[in-house]
Amino acid sequence: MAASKPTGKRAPATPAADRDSRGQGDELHQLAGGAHPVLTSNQGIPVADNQNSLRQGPRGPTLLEDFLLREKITHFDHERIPERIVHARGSAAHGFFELTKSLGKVTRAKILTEVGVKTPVFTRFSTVAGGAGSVDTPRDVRGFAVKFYTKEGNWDLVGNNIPVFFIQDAIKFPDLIHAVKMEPDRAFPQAASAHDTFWDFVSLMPESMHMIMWAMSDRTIPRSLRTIEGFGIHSFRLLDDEGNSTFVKFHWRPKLGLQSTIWDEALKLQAADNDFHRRDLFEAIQRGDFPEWELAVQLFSEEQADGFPFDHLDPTKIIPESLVPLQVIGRMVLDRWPDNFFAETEQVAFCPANVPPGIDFSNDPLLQGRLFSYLDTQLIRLGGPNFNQIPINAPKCPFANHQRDGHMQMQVPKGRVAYDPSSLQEDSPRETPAGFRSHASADDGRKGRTRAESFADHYSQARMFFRSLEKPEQAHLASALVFELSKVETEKVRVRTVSHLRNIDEGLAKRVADGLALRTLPDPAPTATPAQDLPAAPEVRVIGRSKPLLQGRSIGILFDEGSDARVIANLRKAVEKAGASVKLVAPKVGGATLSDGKVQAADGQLAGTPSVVFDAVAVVLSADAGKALAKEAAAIGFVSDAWAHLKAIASDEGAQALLKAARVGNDAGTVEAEDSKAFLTAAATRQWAREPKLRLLA
Ligand code: HDE
Repeated sequence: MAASKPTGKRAPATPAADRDSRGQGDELHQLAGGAHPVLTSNQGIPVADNQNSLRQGPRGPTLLEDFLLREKITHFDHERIPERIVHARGSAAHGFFELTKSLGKVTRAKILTEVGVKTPVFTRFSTVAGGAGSVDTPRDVRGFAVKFYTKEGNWDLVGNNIPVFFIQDAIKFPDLIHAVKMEPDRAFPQAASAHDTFWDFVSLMPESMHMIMWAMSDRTIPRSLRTIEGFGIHSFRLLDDEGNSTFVKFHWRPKLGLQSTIWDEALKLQAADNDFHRRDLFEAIQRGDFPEWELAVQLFSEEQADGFPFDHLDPTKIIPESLVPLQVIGRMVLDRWPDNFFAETEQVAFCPANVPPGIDFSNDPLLQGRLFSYLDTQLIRLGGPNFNQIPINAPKCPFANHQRDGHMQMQVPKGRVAYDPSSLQEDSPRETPAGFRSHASADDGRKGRTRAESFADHYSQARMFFRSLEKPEQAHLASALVFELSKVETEKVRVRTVSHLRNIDEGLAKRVADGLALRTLPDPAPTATPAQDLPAAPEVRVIGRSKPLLQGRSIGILFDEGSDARVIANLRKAVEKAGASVKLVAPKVGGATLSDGKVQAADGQLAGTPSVVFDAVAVVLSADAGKALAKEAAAIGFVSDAWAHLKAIASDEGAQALLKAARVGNDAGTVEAEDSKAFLTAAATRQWAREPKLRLLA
């Protein structure tokens, strides 16, 4: 809008600028189209002009009087709240939990005894180390936090995708997190454990070695949030009507099976799509392909626990399934994306202390510390004691007590009674015998900063984990250690880490030492308890943990001018029938004209849609397009990455020039695009047999 020239004269009583500004708003809204409700201030006052602030003359100063400007800017200035100190980057969804098997014999919790009842849940997945705006695919543990809105209050099962933890005592948590987060002087690296302070800390903390094995395994580079397992980690207690206690560990198992990426693929995913996991979860839910997990439990008595060759209160230990098998008791389905990221995913407040009657805590010292931390952090993060009234945090069952007032109080309690006991008001809430009761455990002992002898074995389960893996997984783990330690500048830290590996597996220590070009192996780190050889625990593997499955996977089909319409249509039909999704990729987003003369639009443009975002690819090209794309780096990269990342590749005659340029070989994973059946089989899994041919692993 052109401002009128300064004249030196006083502005007229109704300045022309006022009329102009109304005109501008009208124009903008005409351009935007649609019928819309009236825009108001937060006080409900209708706004006439949302494009211009109140000025003294069209080119004059802005007036403090402009309450609309001040309200809008002030709100904006306060839009950010502190991000979570850990698990800041997360994605969440609504859904339900349905119990399929009652645990009525061991607990009175309704959520675990009422078969068939669907309880609403809100589930948030997260990385640990990175900030809220960091990428989705670094090597990192994933948080797996579920809020069950039960009839008896909220139950938060705040777990991870790894069943053990780095430390045995909560007092070490701030040190661990300070060590893994970006270094305080230089403010990097973001969302990465591959740096000096992390490895310095863990190499001085032998209890972290079992977790280090899991953290360096393929589990920390998951393919999708839909394909991770979840674990409550600690032992909890289940209590029956009489207060008898049974210990329990909780496990989530993904219906689509456990699936991971290849390290090089994870790195390239960071470049291809910062939001890869968030987008994947969003798109799956939007297309009705609802992610699902089984909830399984391990139940055991105090007497059984006394016979374990480890202490189940030590969160650096798993209970092998051979010792206590899993029982599946229910399923969780995530079927609705949040309406608003901030209101729900950002403001949700999980707390392991939220348990309904019938569930109780064990003495795991890490859990005991967590029971304090979450409420405390939420007071600062959400700004006050009434965060439980935010819709995503409020129970969906009735709740009432005598807590009052405070910042952002949303309730308007009636009456004169805000205390208990009372007799003045009939509807004032009172305690019930059916309420929450703690287990009457007979703990006793001397006060002291002690650690149990039974927590002293730091290496046996680390060894069990490594030796239970399949060969390719062992190789990936060794390479991950070499990668991470090669980023560590301080040699003594590298050496110290290898000294721990010698207590875990001599072969692993040698591979890593060799990968780091350490001339001599350091002495093994001193141990309180030398490692024992335990029976293998096959459940820790990724490879072979689940059956090959095409359902839920994503297939990319590369096409261009003249591609065979029939082959593409057949492939698409077969893949979609098997429950996978298809995206068409072409050099131009507008697509190309296929062999049947019809224009086919692309879902993604080649340069911005590399094959790392797919689980398998098909390349369907005319001979001319094949030859042309054999000279295009993005096309060569599309195919050579699919090959290097052990993915199935279907191709037709015209694609061969491109496959040759990408140096694609022949194996069970390379099939003809005509043969959709063979492609369905090949695309349901990674081609592990291919790996030794194309990668020098540590
Ligand atoms: Fe957490 N953790 N944690 N943690 N944690 C938080 O709470 C903490 C631990 C886990 O999606 C914080 O609201 C301590 C183990 C998840 O919002 C904080 C200790 C496990 C999430 C906190 C642990 C977890 C958190 C930060 C050692 C797996 C994200 C923001 C005693 C069983 C939840 C917040 C979400 C978040 C403290 C260890 C899982 C600071 C002190 C072990 C999934 O309260």
